[in-house]
Amino acid sequence: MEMEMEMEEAKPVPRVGVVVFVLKGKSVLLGRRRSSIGASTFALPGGHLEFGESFEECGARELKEETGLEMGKAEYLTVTNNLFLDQPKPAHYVTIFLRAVLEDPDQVAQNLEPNKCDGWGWYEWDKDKLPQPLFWPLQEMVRSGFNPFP
Ligand code: 8DG
Ligand code: MG
Repeated sequence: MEMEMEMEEAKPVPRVGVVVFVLKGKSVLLGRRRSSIGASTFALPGGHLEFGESFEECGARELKEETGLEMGKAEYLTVTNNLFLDQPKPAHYVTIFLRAVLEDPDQVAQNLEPNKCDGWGWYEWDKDKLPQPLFWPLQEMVRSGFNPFP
């Protein structure tokens, strides 16, 4: 029995990520990752869906944990299905993308998980103005012409 459980744990499974395009004016909130997947590339705030959460609840929780920001009105944008094979431990994420505004547009982003991120900044959504390098799933969206703004 124990043996079976150990084998079960070793078998990789897809996980669900929820990430948020926080929109302010023409800009989105990006931070340079320190996590193993996508280290030193610019990515959206977000994280893993926890048991029982709605996408909005997860997005708001992750945004708050990572930046201290209070998420305002949010809506579903799109989903991706990506493999991260260039990892010590290969990963597979189904990632839900939301867009949201801030509850208080004047609230300032804090870097609350400095072990996971170098800091947060607002960047205009323009392929020539976005910081480089972008986290590759995000780079792929930019390349495809995706626009998170309504
Ligand atoms: P947690 O343990 O705090 O719940 O999660 P986390 O440590 O903050 O997770 P994460 O890596 O930030 O996000 C989960 C996965 O979502 C990430 O490993 C891959 C996927 N993902 C994308 N695009 C993006 C993105 O732009 N930003 C973030 N943060 N994750 C993304 O496919
Ligand atoms: Mg995260």
